[in-house]
Amino acid sequence: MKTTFFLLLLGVAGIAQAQHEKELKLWYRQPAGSRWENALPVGNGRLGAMVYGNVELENIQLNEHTLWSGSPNRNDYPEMSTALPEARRLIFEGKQAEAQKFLEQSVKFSKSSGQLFEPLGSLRLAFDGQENFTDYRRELDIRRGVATTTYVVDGVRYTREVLASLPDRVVVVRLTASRPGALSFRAFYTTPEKGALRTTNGAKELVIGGTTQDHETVKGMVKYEGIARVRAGGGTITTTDTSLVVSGAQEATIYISIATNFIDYHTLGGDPHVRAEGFLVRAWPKGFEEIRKAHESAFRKYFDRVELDLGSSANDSLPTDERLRNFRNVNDPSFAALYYQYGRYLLISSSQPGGQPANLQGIWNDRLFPPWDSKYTLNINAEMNYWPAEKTNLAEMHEPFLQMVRELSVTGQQTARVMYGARGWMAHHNTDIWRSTGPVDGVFWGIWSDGGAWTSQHLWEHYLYNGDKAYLASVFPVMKGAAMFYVDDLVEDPRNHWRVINPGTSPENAPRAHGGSSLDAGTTMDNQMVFDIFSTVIRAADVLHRHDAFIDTLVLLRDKLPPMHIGRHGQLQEWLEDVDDPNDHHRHISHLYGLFPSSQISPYRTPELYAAARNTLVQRGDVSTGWSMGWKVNWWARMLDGNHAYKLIQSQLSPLGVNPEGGGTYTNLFDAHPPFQIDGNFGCTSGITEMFMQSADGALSLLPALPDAWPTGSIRGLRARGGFGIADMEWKDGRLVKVVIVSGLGGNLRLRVPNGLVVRGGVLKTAAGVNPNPFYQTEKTPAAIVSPEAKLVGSDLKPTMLYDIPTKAGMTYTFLSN
Ligand code: FUC
Repeated sequence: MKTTFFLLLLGVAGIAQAQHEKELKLWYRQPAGSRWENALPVGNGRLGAMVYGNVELENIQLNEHTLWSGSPNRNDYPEMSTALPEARRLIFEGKQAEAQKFLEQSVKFSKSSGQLFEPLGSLRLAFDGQENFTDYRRELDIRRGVATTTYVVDGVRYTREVLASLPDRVVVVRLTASRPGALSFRAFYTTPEKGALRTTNGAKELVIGGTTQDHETVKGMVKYEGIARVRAGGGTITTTDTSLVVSGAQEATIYISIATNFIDYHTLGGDPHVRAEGFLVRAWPKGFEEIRKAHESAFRKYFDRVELDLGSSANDSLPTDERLRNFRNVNDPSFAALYYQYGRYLLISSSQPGGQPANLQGIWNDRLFPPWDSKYTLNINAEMNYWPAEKTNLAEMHEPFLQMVRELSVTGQQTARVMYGARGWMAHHNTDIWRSTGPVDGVFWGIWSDGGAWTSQHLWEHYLYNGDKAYLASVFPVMKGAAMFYVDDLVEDPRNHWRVINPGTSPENAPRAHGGSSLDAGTTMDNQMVFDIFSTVIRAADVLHRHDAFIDTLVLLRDKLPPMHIGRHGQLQEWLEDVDDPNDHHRHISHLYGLFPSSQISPYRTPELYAAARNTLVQRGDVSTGWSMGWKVNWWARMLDGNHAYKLIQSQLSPLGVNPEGGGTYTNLFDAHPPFQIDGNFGCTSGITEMFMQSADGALSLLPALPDAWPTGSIRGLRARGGFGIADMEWKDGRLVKVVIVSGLGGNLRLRVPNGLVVRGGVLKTAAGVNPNPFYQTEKTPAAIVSPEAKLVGSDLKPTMLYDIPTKAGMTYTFLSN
């Protein structure tokens, strides 16, 4: 009896384990074929690889994070400073179209519009006589960071495993056959890189090397080298001039190391050969198992911090492409959980401390001329990549982005000075590995000056989560420099005497009333951005006791910024004038920056603006490009409308083509603008987190936007501002039943929850007044100016309980439903 019970238990545990494993894998019954967006990504922040799982001719497409076109360069236009007064005059007179034409003629964008993130090429593995394979499966285990392909030919099972080792800095490919002598293949490189040299050497290494391309007047000077070495078990290795041939083996391990001469954004001069060889020599003595184990434990150290369980369904056992096809029509909660965790997987894989930040495609690109150069678009995309970092417990992955902001604060000083005659630093709407800060793509898109304000918010947010004052002191000059730019750049609007950015834009959108021009003065996003950077610096100065006359200036100027406006369609105005079109479905809804990621618009503190933001969201519609839908998940979560957020997730998690004129998701679950942009993946992961937990509006709010589709579930390991860790949170039938919170920094824990909670050994105190926790301070949003024609319907907020719990650093607090 005992034994049976034990076995039964084991069986159940086994099933639970299998379930868990299944949920955290992308898997397919067919190879990727020729489509890159079918292949599966692995990465270690320095190296990225796309694994096709093609049987006869395997393709392992390779990237290295510093392999970019060009070389250190600048793209400022000093002509701007001369043209500014006239452009400003025209805009203030309501002649936006003339202003745009005038600037187009005065400031000709002829320099780099940003350089290209380039691919190294592909390692190809050719297998003869494998046309007829059976029992095929390929998968990506996102918990371990390993891609596996397996199939049977002539009764022999072949298996390939590919990983990009986090600790060992190499891509490793492991090939095995179930019968001795059955493994034979030829390995060689292919590449779109022009002038790349491919050779083999006496050490039986496959080498590819070259220099990246010139682009838009900038000379290509990044030298790169990729080296592959094979160890074969039970066979022979021979070489031709450009390939390695493995014959009659049973197993083989390929070590791939890639490096460049890139040192930092203004220095080249490293030796790519010495570097690549260095990584290889260190990894080579280690066998595959040793490398795999070390990689998996390094990967899981990050990945396992968050667990999400939304329940299971019959769909769990289906291949990923079928689940994607079905998702919008069926209830497949664990697919949403898989997609959620995939966002975390992609961040760990594409953004590691010391490396480059995740670019528009993370670290995965096979094209010499990728969409938008695969660089950093600062008017939404690059920031969106990092929205999940802190709250999904991947703060280390935020580091490359924070480092980029520090670097932009150096390069952006010259741009501020020569283009705007301003102190401090600024960045326009794009940057690249050279940290360019000049305008690109033409006046319509390029004249946007919020790059410094927006990216600097990330520096502050990092502090709000970790409370590290030494860190804050180290980034304070960067944030201050970002604010200083606006102090000098703001001009007085002659009509209302507000201080505004002119010329500014609301990214990439233009009201019909402005005759096709995107330029304007005092756009809502610009005002919100300046409000935030001023507030952040004022607050940081307070924390660091750095109050001085400059801070007084910020306080004075902040009061002169235009308040938000609510227009005649009940909308949050995008521009100072009431010119919004309620039928405009533009993908950018930049003025809702104030709702998310900022918290200037709140259901509890600014009900009118909140109602207007809702109208704007409804007017703009749901289906859009991938990243736009990702942003909308966050907005609807902030709207406390879980069902609408879920609807967006359904649209985003639809195969490409389902949403007419909209984005969706590729077979490998990469987000589709289209084309592939990784921002949508990260945006959606952030949005799903915001459905479970928010911590920006004066309280730690749990289950603020739970959709009906996920009535029961649990999430472990999220992080909130003020150093709170949500070690565990469980809900059942829409009710919060258990919460375990670890207080990292102590202080008041103000909890907003959908139902009453009790704590062992005490009664919870209902919250009153302002939250005394310094990490939960909110700024007072100036009252909106409301059009007399606006019909605002107040929002019916679901009742919540608000508690105050004093906490001590390092202590754990458990709450149960009452
Ligand atoms: C902005 C967006 C586009 C695209 C590009 C990378 O220009 O408007 O949709 O995401 O960035």
